[in-house]
Amino acid sequence: MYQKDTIAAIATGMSNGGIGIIRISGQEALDVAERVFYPKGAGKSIRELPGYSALFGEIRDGKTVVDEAVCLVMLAPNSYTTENVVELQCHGGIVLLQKVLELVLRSGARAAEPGEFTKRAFLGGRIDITQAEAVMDLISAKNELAVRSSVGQLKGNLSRQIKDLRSMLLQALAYIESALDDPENYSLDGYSGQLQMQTERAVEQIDKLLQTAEEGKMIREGIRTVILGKPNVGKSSLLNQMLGEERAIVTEVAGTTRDTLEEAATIQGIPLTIIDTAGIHDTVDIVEKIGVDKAKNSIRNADLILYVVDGARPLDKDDEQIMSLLNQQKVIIIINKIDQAQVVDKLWITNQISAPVVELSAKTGEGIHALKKCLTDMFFHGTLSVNDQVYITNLRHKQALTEARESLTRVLEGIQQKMPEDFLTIDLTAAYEQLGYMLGEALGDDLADAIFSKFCMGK
Ligand SMILES: Nc1nc2c(ncn2[C@@H]2O[C@H](COP(=O)(O)OP(=O)(O)OP(=O)(O)O)[C@@H](O)[C@H]2O)c(=O)[nH]1
Ligand SMILES: [Mg+2]
Repeated sequence: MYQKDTIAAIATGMSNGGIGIIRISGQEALDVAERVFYPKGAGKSIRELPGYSALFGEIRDGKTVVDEAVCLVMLAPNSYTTENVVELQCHGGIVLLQKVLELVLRSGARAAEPGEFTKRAFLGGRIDITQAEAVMDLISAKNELAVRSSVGQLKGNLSRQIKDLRSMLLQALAYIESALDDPENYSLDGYSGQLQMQTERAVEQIDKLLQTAEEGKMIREGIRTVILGKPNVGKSSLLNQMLGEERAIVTEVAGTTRDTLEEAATIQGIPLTIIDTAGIHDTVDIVEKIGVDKAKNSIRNADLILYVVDGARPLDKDDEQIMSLLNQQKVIIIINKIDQAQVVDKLWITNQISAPVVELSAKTGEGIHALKKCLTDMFFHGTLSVNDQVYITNLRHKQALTEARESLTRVLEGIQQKMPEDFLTIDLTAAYEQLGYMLGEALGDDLADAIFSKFCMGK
């Protein structure tokens, strides 16, 4: 189970930097460090340091000086892992760091598994599993919003809500048990009405959290936005306009874009992954055909489709074909080229698909702000306040919440059917446990291993 041996890893990124850190954690962290680190100045020893202090010195392999380093000591339980931790801050070259790590491993430490430091923080009780997962999200965050949402979770915002829900369930359970044990002092008369109210409120709260799951995914990964349309309508121009740079090739030749092209962008704080595609039409050209198939396939994983039509050209059967592909996704219809004389029949399009229409010019940039506004209205209900809002960004959390919700629904059904209270406690307990599972209680070893192994080395 809980390995008490001493572990070590390179804690900084795998690129050359100004400094690089070797982190050592475990009961023997100080012993291991003493075998490789020699403080400068007579009579100094890292063993005599109070926690959170440092010494300057040399890393030595026998008599050979490997590097100069600062040795930072954090004593249990006040450290990242809750164990004794020593960080050797060396110069940042990768080869050098690997050499120091190798030396540390030869001196009594074991190479840490990915995520093992954070796992120890969890096993040491310093953080719960939602916070550990937040660390992981933070490391892999691709945008500012994802960072802020993970920091919120790291601070315990999600855990707090789950703990509140659980404490309500626990009180209900305790009351029912007391009443069953001691009917003279606790009465269950009229209690089911109160329980029903509380359970309904809990379901409501869980629903609110679950509703954030979709937004949570988009915060993490960016809204997958696919630009779709016939050849030459201005898809690549729109991508460039949204990115503010000439990323994709734009020419007057139909069929310029042959492959899909993916770029990350942030529009008014909303992270997007924008995918430009080949113009969809009937073609016999094999290269083009592959591009068209790719474009069609990209619809499947899209959170949003920007369906672009050329306002200066009448619609045709290719447009009909494209529209027939759009039935499930969120769509914004974009009428492009408004700087030219307009012939397109807007009403006809909105009769085919119900979606907001934005008119713009991808060439001049006119109308782009309307598209941005449309985006913010469509997602995140027009506002984005990640700071205080808790988002469910994790599939495991979503599953646990869904299960807890199901159990609570059964409690409500039981109340409706006037089941005796001790029956209700079965599902109340189940909901309590499912929510506990979110916080990492009763987490099987396998699951803990699976969660932590997704971490990177040194964390
Ligand atoms: N006047 C005008 N021309 C535009 C506008 N947007 C794009 N164009 C022009 O239309 C032509 C095609 O633009 P692209 O952005 O390459 O179109 P596309 O949809 O990516 O085309 P394919 O990659 O071939 O499918 C280019 O000559 C653009 O300069 C616009 O808003 N107004
Ligand atoms: Mg193009």
